[in-house]
Amino acid sequence: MTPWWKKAVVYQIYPKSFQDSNGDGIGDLKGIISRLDYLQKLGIDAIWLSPVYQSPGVDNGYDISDYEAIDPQYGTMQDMDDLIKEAKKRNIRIVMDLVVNHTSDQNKWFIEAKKSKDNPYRDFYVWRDGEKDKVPNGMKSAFSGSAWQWDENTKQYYLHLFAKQQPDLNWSNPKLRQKIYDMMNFWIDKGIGGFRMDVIELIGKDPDKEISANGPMLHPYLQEMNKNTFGGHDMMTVGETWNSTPKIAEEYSDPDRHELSMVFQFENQGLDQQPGKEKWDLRPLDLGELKKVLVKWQTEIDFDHAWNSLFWENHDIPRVISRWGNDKKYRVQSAKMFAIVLHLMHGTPYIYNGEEIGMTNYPVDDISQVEDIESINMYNERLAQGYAKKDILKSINAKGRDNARRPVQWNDQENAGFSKGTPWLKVNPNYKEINVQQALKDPDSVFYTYQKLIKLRHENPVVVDGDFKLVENTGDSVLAYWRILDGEKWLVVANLSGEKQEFNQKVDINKWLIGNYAQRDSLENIELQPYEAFAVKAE
Ligand code: TEU
Ligand code: CA
Repeated sequence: MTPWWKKAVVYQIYPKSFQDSNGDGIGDLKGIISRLDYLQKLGIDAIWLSPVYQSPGVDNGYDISDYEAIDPQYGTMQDMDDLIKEAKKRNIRIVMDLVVNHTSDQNKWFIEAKKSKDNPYRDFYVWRDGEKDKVPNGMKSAFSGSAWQWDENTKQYYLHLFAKQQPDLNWSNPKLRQKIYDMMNFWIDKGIGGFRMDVIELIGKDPDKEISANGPMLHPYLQEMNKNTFGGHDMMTVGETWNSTPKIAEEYSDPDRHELSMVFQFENQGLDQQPGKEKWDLRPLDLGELKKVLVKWQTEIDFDHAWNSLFWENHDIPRVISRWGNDKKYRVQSAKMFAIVLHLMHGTPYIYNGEEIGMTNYPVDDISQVEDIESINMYNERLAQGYAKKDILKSINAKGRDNARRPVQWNDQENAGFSKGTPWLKVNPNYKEINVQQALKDPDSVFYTYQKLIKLRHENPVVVDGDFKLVENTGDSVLAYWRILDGEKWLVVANLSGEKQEFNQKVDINKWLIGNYAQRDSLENIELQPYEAFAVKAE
């Protein structure tokens, strides 16, 4: 039987920015509960909830100080139980973020570990000898600088692949692994729908060989985790893996291997950065390359023995219409195009909060307006290296993580209806035009395209299980593909560009399924409008 998560559409909520219920300017669990009817109307099956656990908030909750407590800024454990229950009533499952590559430095395990070399928790983390100004090796933190931090008290270094307040856990310690499994079972017993696993590809690391992603012990640990936790349950699991190839993605998701349901892969993320450099080193996107990567992940995975996810946005990457579409002249058209082209592909689609109404990036003009630790650390590092402020800010405005973290725009009232207080991060001033209330009123809004795409998936097995077949020779700017199942044939056509494009295909149209411009009767020698996208069922 097809598992539920193959037919599902998942909606990611970034709790801090979703809906504030008590006027402190910070989104919270009660706020999420108040918006469940809206999400039910959209039609989603599951919510991936970014972390709401107790945390000092250095990395907005990806630094966890207590895995079995809710951070007071988000509410209480009762609120969490209510959210699970209220969501379930609406046939929505709650998928928790599992951040187990590292903890916060305020976690009781780390506070203990730091006390002495023979503390029972010492080996929960990764410690190495060294001298005060000589780090053990060249491993780098994703948030700038060395991944090694000197601890003056015990005269050793600890590893942190992210901020120094996010010490890496030592997965080679079986006691630590058991603690993690116990914690996962605590959440499973609450009736959650699954886990999204933060940077899970790093847990099998071999620091002495400077191996972080895809280390030798990664898959054995995941198999052990599966067996000890979610294995026997009807749950979905998705691993965040920045360094997957289609082959590696199959290793994670082949049901016979008993690891995960699917992964997130990020191959398209490098397409607008200079090769071999950092994400901040910009270059224009080549649509032909984007198309190639999309097709690669549709055709090089054997969906009979593996599975994959589909997404444009999350809390770490910019709004797609600002990045690769046109968020001004063609905001609505390009938003619908990205939705149509992705949601009719093979895999499980994810929508990031606000994407369904076409929210856009919002630029800053000074570093004081930036909240994200990754951007701030990079700013300081590059300033010290002699970069010009305006160039660093340009990178932050193009790629910084605050772009997607702006409060969700609910209506045209104060603070976009997000909060009655001062939002923790400034609302994008375009909320007067772009907001949920407006979108719900307008039958042509981006919202209704997403709603319809979800419905098409739920009602048509060809969207879930159909084979993917590329239409060849359409040029770099046009992506067209067939989905085929048991004689049913759907054709999806998308103009990825803001210029008109020619397209020619002889098809007898049996049914017009969805589109972002006027319906067409023939696809022979047609001129596609900027960002035009549609799907038809063939005779
Ligand atoms: O992201 C992992 C990760 O690799 C990102 O930090 C990435 O380097 C960067 O954002 C790309 O621009 C996950 C979470 O999604 C992120 O929010 C956390 O900050 C990070 O792990 C650490 O937990
Ligand atoms: Ca609040």
